[in-house]
Amino acid sequence: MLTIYSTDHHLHHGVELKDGAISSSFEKPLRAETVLARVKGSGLGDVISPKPFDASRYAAAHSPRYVEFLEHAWDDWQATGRTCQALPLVWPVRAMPSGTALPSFIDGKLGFFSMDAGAPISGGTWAAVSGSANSALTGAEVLSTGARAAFALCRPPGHHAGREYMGGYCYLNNAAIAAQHAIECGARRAAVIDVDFHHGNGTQDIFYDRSDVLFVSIHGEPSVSYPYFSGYGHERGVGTGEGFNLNLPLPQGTLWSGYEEALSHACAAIATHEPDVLVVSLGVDTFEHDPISHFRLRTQDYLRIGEALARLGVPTLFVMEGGYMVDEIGINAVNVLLGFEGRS
Ligand code: Q9C
Ligand code: ZN
Repeated sequence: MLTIYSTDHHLHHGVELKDGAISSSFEKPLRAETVLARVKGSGLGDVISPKPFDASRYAAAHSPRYVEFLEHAWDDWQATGRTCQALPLVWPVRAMPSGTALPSFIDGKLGFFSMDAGAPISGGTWAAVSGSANSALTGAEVLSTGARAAFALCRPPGHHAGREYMGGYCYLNNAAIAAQHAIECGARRAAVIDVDFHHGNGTQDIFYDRSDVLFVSIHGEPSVSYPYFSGYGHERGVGTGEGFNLNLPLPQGTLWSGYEEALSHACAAIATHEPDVLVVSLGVDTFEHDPISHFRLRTQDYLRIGEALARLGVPTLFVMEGGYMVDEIGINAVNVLLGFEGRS
């Protein structure tokens, strides 16, 4: 299968608040480089650069004012005389009276358009996130020309980014942007399956009221796992979207046996939906040695994930999400793709 990869991700390497101090983020350029090296080493197929797309493409999944904010946030931040990375430090929580009013000053906007302090903005962030989204969009177009599968090697990841917010290392929701593009290119129904350890709260948010895009996520139970405020099984969609959102939370320490059961449940729901296109939010932070997550999948289990997804028989776009055990992230991510292609 084709891999779509933009070198622009190198322009972004965020900071992270950890253990009471600012440190270099787990979400770093070496992650994508490791996956790319494995793609090349395994003979998966050619690697191409993304096509350019207009920012209005991103606003089909996000709100126009959010995309506008992201594009200009660094300039607005710099205009206040600061040279460090931009981080939000105040949020409109439930009890505040004016949480729906958009502030005009950049510090207020950062809080308004974010869920946490996990998505810092620097001078290269917009170029990196648009290159990442363009990779997913190019992948959707590769499928629409009749390909069985494609791999958008996206970095930064996207699944925590909602219609109007960033967070959790994510800015633009690459998987949602691709699924929406597939719908606009003629797919009648799409499904997104999210196998990252963390709940894909952003993708859920974007498609929560939609019956044409089914969202299914397997992730750590939100009572004990990030993002804590989204991902429970009772979140099933709203309005016409009711019944088209399926959360399958699993306990910390989950092994392949428990994961496999949830995966078959997820695949059965996808088969019932009969999608024309499947988007896979491919996080490999479910790995037993991931430094920030709590499942215990092993390297060979990723082959089985790919095989299960292939059995659905639907044109499939894989979109890279999380995975922070840098030594093994390439092997594990590409194992899903090799398993999908029956090469295991
Ligand atoms: N000590 C993705 O995998 N921080 N995002 C959790 C860890 C946020 C993960 C705290 C993790 C976000 C795309
Ligand atoms: Zn994750």
